[in-house]
Amino acid sequence: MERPISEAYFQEAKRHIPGGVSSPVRAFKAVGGTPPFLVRGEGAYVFDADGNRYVDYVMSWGPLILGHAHPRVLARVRETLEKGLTFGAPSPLEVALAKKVKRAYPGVDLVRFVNSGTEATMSALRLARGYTNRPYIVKFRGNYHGHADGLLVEAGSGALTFGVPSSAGVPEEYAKLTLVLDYNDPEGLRELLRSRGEEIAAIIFEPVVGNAGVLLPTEDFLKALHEAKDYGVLLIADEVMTGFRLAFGGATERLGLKPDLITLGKILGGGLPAAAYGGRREVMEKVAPLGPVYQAGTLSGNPLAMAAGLATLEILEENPGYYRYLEDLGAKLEAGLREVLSQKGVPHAVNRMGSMLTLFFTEGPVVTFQDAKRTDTELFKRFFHGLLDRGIYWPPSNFEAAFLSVAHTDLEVEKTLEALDEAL
Ligand code: KE4
Repeated sequence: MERPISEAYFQEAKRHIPGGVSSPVRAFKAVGGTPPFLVRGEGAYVFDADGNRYVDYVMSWGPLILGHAHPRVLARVRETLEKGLTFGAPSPLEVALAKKVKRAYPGVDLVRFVNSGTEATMSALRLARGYTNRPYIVKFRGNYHGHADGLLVEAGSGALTFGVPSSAGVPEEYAKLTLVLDYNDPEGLRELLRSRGEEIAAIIFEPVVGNAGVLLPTEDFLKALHEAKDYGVLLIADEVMTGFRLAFGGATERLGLKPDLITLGKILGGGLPAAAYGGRREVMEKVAPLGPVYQAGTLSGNPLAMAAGLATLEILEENPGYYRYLEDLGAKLEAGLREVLSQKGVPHAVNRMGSMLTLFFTEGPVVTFQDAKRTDTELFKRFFHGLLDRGIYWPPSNFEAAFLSVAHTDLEVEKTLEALDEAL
C-alpha cells in the first residue's frame, strides 16, 4: 500500500511539531514507518490522505465506542455549536451530563468536568492528598494515568519502592512521593500498606489495564486494593479507558468495585475533549469553590464536549444490548486470532475484556507487566505493518489496547483474520 501524501505530510509536520505529532505514540516509533495522516472516519473505518481505507482498531484510543462520526452525535454537536462554542459559565448541558455519570456510577455523589484524562487523575490525586493530608501516592508498573509530573514515575531501586522520574523534567523530590508496585501483586501491596499505610493518601490503578497492553486484575489483587480502606487510604479507579467501555458503569459495575474516587475520559466526551473526576460527597466537597483543594479550567464542561458526551451516553443507555454485542464480537475476534496464530505455530496470548484486547507475541498467561514485556516486539512490528498494508489499522504499539466499536461487524473481523493469515 502506497502512502506518498502521508509521507510528504510527515516530513512537513516534523518541521513544525515535535516528532510531527500531537502525542508520541502516533509517531510510530515502536513500529517504524510513516503514520498515515487521517482525513476522515466513518463507522469502523478511517481514510488517509492517500485515499487508503482501514478497519480501525485504534478508534482514537478509546472514545469511539459508537464508531467514527456517529450521525446522532454529530447532529447533537452541530445543533449545539450553532448557539456558540463556549461561555465560561455554568450551562444546562453540564448538569445533564453529571446526572448521566451518576446514573452510571451510583457511588459518585459529585463530579467535576475537566478536559483530559491527565487533568482528571492529576486533580483526583491532589484532592486525595488534600482530603487525607498525607504525602504519598501509589501507582503500578505498566499503568498509565496521563502525564502529570507525579505519575511519570517508575519504580526506584530501593525495596521501599520510592519512585524515580520516568521522564526528564520531573524533579526527584516529586517522584519519590510516588510509590510504585507491581500490578497483580496483592502481597506486595499488603506489605506496603502494613508498613506505610498511614502515610499514603491514595492508590490509583487501572481496574482493567489497557496501557501495558490489556492485563486483567486477579480476584485477590482487587481484594487487596479494597483493603486500602483499613488504612484510611483512598482508592482511585482510573476509568478513563474502561469507563462506559466494559459496561455502562465501566469496570466499577462489571467487577463490583467500591472506589472512593473515579476518573473518566475518552467515551465521556464522545470524541471531544472532556474528562472528569468524581466520588463520594465527603471527599468531593473539598474541591474549590466548596473546599480548599483548588482545580480550575477555562474550557472545562464546554458545551460542545458536553453535547457529544451526552449524545454518546444517551445512545449507550438506550442500547444496553450493545455491551452484549461487543462481548460477542470481541470473543469472535479473540477466537479467530488464536486459531490463525495456532495454525501458524506462533507463540501468542490474547488478553481481553469486552471490546478491549491485546495480542501478545509470547506464550501466556500474561498476568503481570513483566509477563507482557516478554512479547516479541520485532514480530509485533512485522505483524503491525503486515496488517496496515492490508487495510487493518491495529494500535502501533504492543503495549496498547485494540478497541472494537458497535460499528464493527463480523465482516471487519473476517477481513482482519484474512489479513493476519496472509501477513503471517
Ligand atoms: P489523556 O490525558 O490522554 O486524555 O488521558 C490520560 C489517560 C489516563 N488514564 C488512562 C487509563 C489512560 O489510558 C489515559 C490515556 N490513554 C492513552 C492510550 N494509551 C492515550 C493515547 C495517547 O497518549 O496518545
